[in-house]
Amino acid sequence: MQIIRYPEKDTWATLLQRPVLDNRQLEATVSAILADVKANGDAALRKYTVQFDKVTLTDILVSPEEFAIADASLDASLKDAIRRAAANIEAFHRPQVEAVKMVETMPGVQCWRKPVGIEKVGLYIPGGTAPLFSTILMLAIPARLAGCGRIVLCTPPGKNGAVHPAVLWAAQYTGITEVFKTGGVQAIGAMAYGTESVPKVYKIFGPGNQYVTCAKQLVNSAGTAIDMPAGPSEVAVFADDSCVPAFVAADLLSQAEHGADSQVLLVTTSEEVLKNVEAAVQQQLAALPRKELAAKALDNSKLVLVADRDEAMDMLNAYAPEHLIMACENDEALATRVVNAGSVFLGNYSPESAGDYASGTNHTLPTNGYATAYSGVSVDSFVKKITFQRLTREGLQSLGPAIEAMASAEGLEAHRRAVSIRINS
Ligand code: HSO
Ligand code: ZN
Repeated sequence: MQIIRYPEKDTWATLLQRPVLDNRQLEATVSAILADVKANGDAALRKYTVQFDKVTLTDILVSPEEFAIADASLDASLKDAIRRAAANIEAFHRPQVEAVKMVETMPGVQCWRKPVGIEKVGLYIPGGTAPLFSTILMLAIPARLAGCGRIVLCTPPGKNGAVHPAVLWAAQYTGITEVFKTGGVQAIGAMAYGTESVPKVYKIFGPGNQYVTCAKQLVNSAGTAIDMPAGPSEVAVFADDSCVPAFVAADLLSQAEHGADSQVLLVTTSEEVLKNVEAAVQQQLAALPRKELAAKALDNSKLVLVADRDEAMDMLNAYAPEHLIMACENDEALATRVVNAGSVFLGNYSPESAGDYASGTNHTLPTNGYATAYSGVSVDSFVKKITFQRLTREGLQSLGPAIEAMASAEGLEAHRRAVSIRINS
């Protein structure tokens, strides 16, 4: 990890820069696969599953028997853990379901807005080095609460041709019955265009590697909605002398183990904390099963010493982290000044892992500085809000002159007449 002491403000932008990925090479590969899926449907999915996952599929759709095998093989204590997490996630997301509120803007003019679930949504769950079944809870629970009609899930099969049992169990537990054994770019293409097996959806959610992210961007520019622009996962920690350096180190490592491209940042007002966290990171890293990945992520990561809390806050808001942990005195007072962050964890006993799995908040969050303008996934991500209105004759009578005046001033005579014809009838 790089240690930087008291950086001048004009160096912050460079200091806080995320590693830039050159996507151009990748885009050609991704476009070719997408085009193939669009043209050849299931045949293309099967071909890429042989090529990338080394599996020859019979059915792309997971069968009821496969769900039953997963149910029988999954540990009872893991099922309990998933149930606990799901209950908290549901409890946190349920109040996000908005009630329809009628507003009478003036007598005889009634307007209201109704959230309507997106009819068809697709969830992508990567395979790879860690099966992120927790992400199913984070996506399927709000999707259900939003009232989405059809929720499908795509995930690559393992080398044995089966989907990880925890993925299937979490899917079934959250009410998803349509799980397709297809991963990577081809899965994104399948959900964007539809194939013989996989239905076309209107919005695609979920994490993935650079190829998946690029595929989501490409289908997005061609008209399929996506959850958000994604980049590698990241955490920033603000710690002062009240922190426990070993806890802070553990949090930095929990994010670093996601992948070699993850980024972690410590901002502190204390030289002591800086030294102790750095030592604790080295010590804890040595004992981690994923130490190689984590060590690579730490190469991109920084420990920064700043003059005071004000400067720390300015720097963290400039960075706009996906996760922000505040292990400091008066954390709530300082947290009122957070303007750019995906999700904030306060105090010494709120590790990011709590939000990653089970406290209730969503872990699908804006990365790569997008926290300046985007929120994490919530029930809102799965609904459209449709506005309605009804004007009575009297309502139009009183509002009409304003509409007529504005329409005339914009030179849109037909607009004006649509009001006048009624007022004068
Ligand atoms: N930290 C990840 C979410 C996750 N962690 C899933 C473990 N499993 C991105 O926010
Ligand atoms: Zn995580």
